[in-house]
Amino acid sequence: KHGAFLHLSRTAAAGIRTRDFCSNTSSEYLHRSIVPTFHYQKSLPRLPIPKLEDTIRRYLAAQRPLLDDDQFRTTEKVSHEFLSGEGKLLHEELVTQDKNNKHTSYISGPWFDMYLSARDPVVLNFNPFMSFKPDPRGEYNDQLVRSANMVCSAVRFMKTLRAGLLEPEVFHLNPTRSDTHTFKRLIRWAPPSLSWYGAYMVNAYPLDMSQYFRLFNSTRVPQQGRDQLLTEEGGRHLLVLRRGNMYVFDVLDKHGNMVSPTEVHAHLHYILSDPSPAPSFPVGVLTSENRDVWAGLREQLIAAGNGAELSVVDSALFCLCLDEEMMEDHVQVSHNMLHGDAANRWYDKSFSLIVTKDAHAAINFEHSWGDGVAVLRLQNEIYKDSTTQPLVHPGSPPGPGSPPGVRRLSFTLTPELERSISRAKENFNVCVSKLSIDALEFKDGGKEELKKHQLSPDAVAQLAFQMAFLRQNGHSTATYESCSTAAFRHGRTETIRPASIHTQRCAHAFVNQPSKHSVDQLRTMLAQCSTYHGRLTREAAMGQGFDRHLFAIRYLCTSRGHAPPSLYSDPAYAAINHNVLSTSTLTSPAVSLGGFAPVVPDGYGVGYGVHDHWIGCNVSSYQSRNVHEFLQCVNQSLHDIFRVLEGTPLS
Ligand code: BUJ
Repeated sequence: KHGAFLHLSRTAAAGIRTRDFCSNTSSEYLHRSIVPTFHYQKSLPRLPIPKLEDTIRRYLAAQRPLLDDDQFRTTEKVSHEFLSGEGKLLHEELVTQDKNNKHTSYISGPWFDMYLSARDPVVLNFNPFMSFKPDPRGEYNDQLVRSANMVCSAVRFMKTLRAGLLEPEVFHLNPTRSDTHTFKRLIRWAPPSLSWYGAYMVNAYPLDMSQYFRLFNSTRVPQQGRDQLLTEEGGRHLLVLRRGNMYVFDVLDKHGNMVSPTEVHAHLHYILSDPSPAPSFPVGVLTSENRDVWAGLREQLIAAGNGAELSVVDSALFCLCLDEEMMEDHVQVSHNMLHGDAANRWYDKSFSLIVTKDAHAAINFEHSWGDGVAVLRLQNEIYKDSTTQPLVHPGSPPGPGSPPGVRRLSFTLTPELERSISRAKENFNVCVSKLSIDALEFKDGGKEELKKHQLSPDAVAQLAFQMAFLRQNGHSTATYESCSTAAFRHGRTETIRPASIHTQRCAHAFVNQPSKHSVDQLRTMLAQCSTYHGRLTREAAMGQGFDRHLFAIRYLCTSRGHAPPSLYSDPAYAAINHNVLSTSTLTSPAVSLGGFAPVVPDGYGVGYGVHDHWIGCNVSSYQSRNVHEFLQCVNQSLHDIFRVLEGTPLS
């Protein structure tokens, strides 16, 4: 039953459900959970290492639709050799190592390493964004009012988390039993070493919260070869960027109490009215560089006397980017929130809250320290708090401008550093100019309709991507769907492989032979795709995929200085890991849009959400692909699927 929780969408819904707390608008806390925040952490189950036979079986099943018969025979052969030879030994070593490290998961270390040793720039290659819905009360959608409220809510979240008063993140399968005052009053007395079992008895699945401490006061620091994550909980200030200028002011006093909302309001008002010109060499641009290049330039910055300023940036609670631009449409919002212009960003901060001139807001986050579940919880809480208990109002006087409270950071730049900033900006502009983003809102059906036909909404969305890719390109391709494994201690993500022999057969029927199949035949194929995708999803959520296991085995092998087994040099292994379709989904009452760039030069980055009566997709691509055409194909595919469900044959 675990598996059912899996999608971020459902965790999001759980996260935002009304909670039991003593509401107190003047308090520094969002709420006071009866159950301590980390009550379940100690007893979370461990992420299982799948059996090697299962991994190979799943791997081959995922390879089947991507290979011709000859290629598949080769892949089968190397996989079976792996299973009975080197792979078996490495797997056993992995299991032993895991038994000796019960405090964590087998994937945690290798996954941090994967992110932190990647040398590509974080912007476009790793950082995603999720944008907020507008405040339902129009007058609060003002850049100053909204950013003041969101900053206060984020600080309240941080205070609640650090006080252990933040409600633990739990996926409730039967909320009427587990998401109740009675249950919480009972479970709080269970010893933390047993509490997970208590939740499990009522069909509730507590999620890992080990990433949460990195939400605040955290940054990724560039270093040669491998970056470092830094968290300095003592930092009391907020970093604010506007027109490429960088400012800081305290949001906590020296006792750790939140400063008054009026003060936050006044400081932001002061920054928004600061007439200082945009700097010719904005230092934030450097965070868009290749990581080794940036590491070298950071050393130069320190040598030029900027060490203290950099520490201030690194230890800030988080980064607020106040943008000058007005947003015209979804596409502009996506570009602005995913990458912006680099001058008004510090991409290395654990997260940045971006608020545009016309009060569109989003979170852009650095990915190495954590995953969507933690960031979405923060986003849900900020949205709920800032829209239902705002502390600053449209008419509120901002108070006097407050120069002593706000400090503009000043960097000393050598001519070489200036040249490097200009070069970084040019590189950035070249990359960004190649990125296209387009969005689709399919309005002729959604989750409700699909559930009536007993189809999994996510399976249908994924099938539509498979059909669309086939329609556009004439073949199947390696596809990645992100799935959280936060139900386990130090879990991160597992890959669902949505391209299967079932989707291949079904897509072929819909796209290439529509008139050859009856409605009943097509419906049967849809049902098979849905059942199979449901199984893959449940398995991935329970840590029973194949991607992380094979990844960890190779990691273990190379970290011992050995050459990886031949399975890893099979071209089919490289091909299935060249994820042309990289996808991620969520639905949340706080989120309107989200997205990320493709993970390979010839790929698509597909963010999507299946809502009650509509389906939204936000897709990015570089120049070798046509994102607009792809979305037209997705639209056609969804249209065909819903027609078949209505009972109309495809002609
Ligand atoms: O899989 C992983 O380990 C992490 C993944 C990596 N990748 C993005 C490459 C798949 N990270 C995530 O999945 C986090 C992604 C956060 C953004 C999610 C976007 C969801 C979009 C929803 C709304 C789209 C609606 C469009 C409406 C027009």
